[in-house]
Amino acid sequence: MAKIKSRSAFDKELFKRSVLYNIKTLYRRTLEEATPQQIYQAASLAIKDQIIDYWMDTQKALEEQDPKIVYYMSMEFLMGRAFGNNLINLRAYEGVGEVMDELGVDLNLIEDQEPDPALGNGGLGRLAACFLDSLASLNYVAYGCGIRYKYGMFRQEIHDGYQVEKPDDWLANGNPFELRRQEYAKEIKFGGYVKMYQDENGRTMFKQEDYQAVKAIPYDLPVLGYGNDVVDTLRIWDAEPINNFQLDSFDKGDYQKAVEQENLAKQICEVLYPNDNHIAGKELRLKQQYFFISASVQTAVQKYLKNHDDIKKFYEKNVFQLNDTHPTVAVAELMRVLMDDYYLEWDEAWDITTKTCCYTNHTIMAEALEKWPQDLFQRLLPRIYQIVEEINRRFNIEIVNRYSNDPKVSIDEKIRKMAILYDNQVRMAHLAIVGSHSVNGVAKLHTEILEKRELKDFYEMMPEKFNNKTNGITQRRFLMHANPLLANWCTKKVGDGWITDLTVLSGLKKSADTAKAQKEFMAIKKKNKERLARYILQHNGIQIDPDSIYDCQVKRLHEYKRQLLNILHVIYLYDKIKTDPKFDMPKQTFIFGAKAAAGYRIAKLTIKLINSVADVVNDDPDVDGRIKVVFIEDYRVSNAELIFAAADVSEQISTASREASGTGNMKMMLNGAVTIGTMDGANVEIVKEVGEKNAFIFGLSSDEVIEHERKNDYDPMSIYTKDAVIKKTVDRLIDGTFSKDKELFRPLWNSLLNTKDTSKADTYFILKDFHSYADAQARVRKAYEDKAGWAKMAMLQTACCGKFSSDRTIEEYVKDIWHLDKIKV
Ligand code: 26Q
Repeated sequence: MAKIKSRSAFDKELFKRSVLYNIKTLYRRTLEEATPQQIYQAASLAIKDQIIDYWMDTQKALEEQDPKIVYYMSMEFLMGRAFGNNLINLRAYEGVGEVMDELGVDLNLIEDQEPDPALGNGGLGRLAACFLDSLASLNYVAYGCGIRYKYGMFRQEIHDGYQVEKPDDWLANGNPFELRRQEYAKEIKFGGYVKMYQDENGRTMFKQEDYQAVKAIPYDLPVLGYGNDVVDTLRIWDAEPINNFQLDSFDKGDYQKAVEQENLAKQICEVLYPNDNHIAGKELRLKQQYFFISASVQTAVQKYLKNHDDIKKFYEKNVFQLNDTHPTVAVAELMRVLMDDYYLEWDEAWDITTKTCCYTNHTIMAEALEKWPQDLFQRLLPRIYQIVEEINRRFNIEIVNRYSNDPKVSIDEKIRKMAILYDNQVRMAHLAIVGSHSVNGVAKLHTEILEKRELKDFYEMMPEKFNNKTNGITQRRFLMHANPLLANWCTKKVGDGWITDLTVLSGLKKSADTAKAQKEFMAIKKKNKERLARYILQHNGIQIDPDSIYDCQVKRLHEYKRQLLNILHVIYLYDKIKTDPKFDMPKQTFIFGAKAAAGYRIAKLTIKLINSVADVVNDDPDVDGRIKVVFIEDYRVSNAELIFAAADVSEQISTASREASGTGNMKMMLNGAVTIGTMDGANVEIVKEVGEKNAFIFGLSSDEVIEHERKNDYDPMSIYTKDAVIKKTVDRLIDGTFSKDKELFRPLWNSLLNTKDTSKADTYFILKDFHSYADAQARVRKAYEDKAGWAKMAMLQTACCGKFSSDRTIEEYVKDIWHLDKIKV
């Protein structure tokens, strides 16, 4: 494929003048007088100036070339900082660095002025951000549709070892890259009732009456493609009151309503729900969902009709990708718009809707399956509820038709398992599957589990909808920006083709055996380890040794991700050091970073445990620096980049079958970290790419986990009583070693051994996998002692991760599901 290159090189002089001019007009200051924050603002506006031209050109190309468009609908976009990333994709990073040098300004310091836009929890939100980067870089037109939360993911502080949540006021200094698009505001209606009437043609019409409305205002953020002048759009919606209510309104009903509407508008976009893989069935969350979906769907239809006259062909030019079930009301909202606003019949509208919508599943965790109480749903969205009822009625008929001649099948059973409305609940996953023409999982294993178990009945009935799209990550942020030393080295070795085609890195394989390349690779790793050590010294006050093994587990805190297994193993090593004078090990630093959902007790206590273990182990003279434990406060995209670049060992130790894919695993692999992990999610595919001997795999397989659950035959208590090592290690939680209050960590001990309800003991198989994990860790330590062997293994991680670029993932979505056309700007 011919590469489409940027038309213009970055103009350094223009940029410099523009920065100085902005500082003057914005702040009435000279460069010398300006604060780093002011320089950041001024530089961002200078960059935005350039971006706007490309943005307008992309719009023009869109109108002329009329390609098919994808709308990526997501409650979360975890974009991370924009400034540095925009420079990278404009191919202006070096140029701006030089200008800053000339001005005597440190570019890193300027980048650090930007708050991390954290409009997402973790994997699902970050995936959306990587996808936008790839879509723009591959010359596709895409709109990310989401919410402009006033407060994003909370800022985490650690007080006395405990997580404390602080508001993330990311807009405090404004956002220099955003554009408020008041002229595209939409009205969103909640509540009231549906009036039915006949229009002049005798057609039955539906009208929502006595509702509360809010105004949705879009803010556009540019999403730059890499070096191709394409600028896509992330459109996030804010809510405002419809009419600033008038205090002279003395009608009691009006006054009441005006106050309520104003409050509704204030609440909707206030804050991101900080839950990951867990549903908080809150009414406000459903309001958020309908709010941004209604605004986005109305926009998409109106935009299409500006340049096309046949609404029935809407799906030929538009596709909606639903990022998990959170945006699923889009199915019913599109039906509503097509029928109520554009007068289509049910069958026509349904044909368009199912051809437009596609659904991605990101989890099999039961507690993450989205269900809404029917009465709440109906009260809040009366017209949408009617439509869902009708979709459900027709789907149930389909089930009857399909299975009524099959004597082996109980229809009641099928309806119980598959209906959209059942038990007074609205099951969003079922609505998403029925309303879409594509249902995909996010890694091979995950998709297989969906087909064989979780969504088995749907797969049987509509196998053609199901497909896999293994996740990926963008190398522009997670290698180029996160690790410039390694990025430059790769370019020196294999050329810069990897920036837009990650498989080019396979050219490194032939260097993996040469001593010179090994030395260079490990010298870069060392530099990155020193960079992280400085960050940790500055933020944690802990001195870590850049020559130690950096063993990193950074991800949301969740029982299924098993941070508890990791820290139990640290406790086990600590015991060994204390009791076995002959035990020797290379220095190892265990680095954790994780936020726990604010109401997740066990997760928060795990954070406290990690910090308590750190306090005891780090200061124990017997340990003599062989083990260090570090908990990095406020894990987020910006410090993640430092960690990925510095990691030697990548901890991917979820209970097999639970992690749908994982993407941190790919980011660490890209930066040369070796995986210690279970055969779960995308780890399976990582091992396949890099080879079994270059990964440290342990633990139950997903089939074994699922089989134990089916038979209900797992008994952690018998392991505990029979296995002295495990007993000793687990009892450390309650013997006062890590807290004066021996009962403090009892809930963690109980989660492993629940003596009251044994069916709830160790549901994540930590004790079962413990020895296998400790063995794998011993193999890691042994492998690390062989310097050349380790260097080769590390280099092969980078060389073999071509498959895990989100560019590959996006091209698969395009080929199998979206069928987009490339544009040329
Ligand atoms: C739902 C309702 C109410 C409040 C919160 C939520 C909610 C929010 C976020 C439910 C789930 C999430 C996030 C899920 C998530 O991040 N899943 C991860 O998706 C990644 C991208 O596909 C995968 O790599 C991870 O394996 C998966 O855990």
